Amino acid sequence: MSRRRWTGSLLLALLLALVAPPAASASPPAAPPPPAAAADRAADGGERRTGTASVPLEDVTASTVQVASGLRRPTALVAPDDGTGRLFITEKLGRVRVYHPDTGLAADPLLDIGAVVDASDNERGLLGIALPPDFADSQELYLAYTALPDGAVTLARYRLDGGELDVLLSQEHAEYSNHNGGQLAFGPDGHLYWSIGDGGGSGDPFRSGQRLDTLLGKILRIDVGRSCGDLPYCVPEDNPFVGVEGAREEIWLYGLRNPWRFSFDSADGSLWIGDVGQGRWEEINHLAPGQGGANLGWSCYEGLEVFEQEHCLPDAEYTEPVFTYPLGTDGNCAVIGGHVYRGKEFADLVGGTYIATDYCSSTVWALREDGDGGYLHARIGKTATQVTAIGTTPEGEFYAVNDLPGGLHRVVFEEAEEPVPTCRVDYETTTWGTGLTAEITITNTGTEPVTGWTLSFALPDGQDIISGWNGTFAEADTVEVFNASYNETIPPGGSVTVGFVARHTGDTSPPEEFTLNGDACAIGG
Ligand SMILES: [Ca+2]
Repeated sequence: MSRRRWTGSLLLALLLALVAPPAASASPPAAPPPPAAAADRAADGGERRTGTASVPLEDVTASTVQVASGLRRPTALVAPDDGTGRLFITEKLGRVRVYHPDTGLAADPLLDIGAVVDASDNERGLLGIALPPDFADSQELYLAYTALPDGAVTLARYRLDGGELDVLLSQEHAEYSNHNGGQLAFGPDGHLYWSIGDGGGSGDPFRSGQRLDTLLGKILRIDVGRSCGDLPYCVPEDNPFVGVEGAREEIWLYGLRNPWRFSFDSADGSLWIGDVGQGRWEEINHLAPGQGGANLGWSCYEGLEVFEQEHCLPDAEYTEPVFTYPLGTDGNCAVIGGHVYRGKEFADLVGGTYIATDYCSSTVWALREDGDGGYLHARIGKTATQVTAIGTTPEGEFYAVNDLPGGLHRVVFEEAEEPVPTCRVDYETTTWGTGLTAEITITNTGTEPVTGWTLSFALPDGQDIISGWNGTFAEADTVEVFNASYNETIPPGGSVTVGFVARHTGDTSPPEEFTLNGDACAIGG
């Protein structure tokens, strides 16, 4: 049984454990160590940059505009900062494709490492790509993939000018094919960060998340510009677990389940992570620069809830996500972490705003720091279906790729327009003593007939309807008037008049607003 819902085919469940989660009774009620509060985290991390957008989140709408098709199960995208205007897009089977806005998607791949990639099952393949800051000179790519013959998650460097693939680091991952992580990104410190999932299966069977002796369930930080001893890379001296007995020194963050996508805010260097949940909560984490060593909870916690008490460490300090949303509602299945928008084109709308989506529901989530240690969040639209990654150009504009049917899309934002009313209400009253009569004329100002209607409005305090005509009146907190059989249809340009008699206690003013079938009507003069 799968707890996840699928839209369309089951072809790719990129990030998910397709097996039943543990019974709900698996978590005993005893309280775990308290998570670190978000406010503490901000204080530890020093000053946070606030957004530059001037438009409230609720007034922003996001959407995607397809610019290319023909990708085969794209997984990630990056843009070289070399003045060429290109995008590099990875495909699950092991190819890197090139897109340019003027010439479209090139037929020939930039490279194809399919011969060494294990692309079996839903979640294995070429999963991530990063370009070093000196890419224009070095022509080096860094790739994360699951390798033949046994699915080991692997980091390799490829030199475009030399055609060599050098494996730098590998982590055994043979037992389950899911939860490979796969995001690569260079941090503001010039080091390479790499996310690896918890080893897969369901419920963290290896307890990888809370262990420091494995690279599973982690985000790593290594210096790939140098080599140290037998290693083709170096562990930065300020990594949090350097010198800690039994710990892998490459670890930067732990307690992750499947951190499929993370990114650095180019303005403040903070780290945003979308960690895919088990059966209840998708989560987004936000870490200040230098916050290495943080324990993000899994598999003691899923989101803000205890997932498995037995997996909790004594005396651990858990870092809470800054945003969670539930699975099993609204078609959600897997968070796709995005980026903080730092481009120019939509700066007024989403400057400084973190944008993410969900693989199945395609909901665009927007998060903004509220300046008081908390976060504002809103759903601000939909992407194309089955987005696997959002990437940015060097100028900070967003693109997204979607798994099926394999498109490249621009992510665009606009200020939501006030909907144009398609109805008008004219309201006339005659008053006397403690009574009033009201006539309400509803005009269809739209272009389609309205068939079957309900008019809703709230009467001022002290007004109570005694009787009505030309409709069925129901009065509670609001008044609802349902059509009669003989005035069920209002044609375009047509009108219907209803009326009522009410008593009042002095206030005979009209209702402030009217809705027809839930949509606000204009009010006549
Ligand atoms: Ca967590």
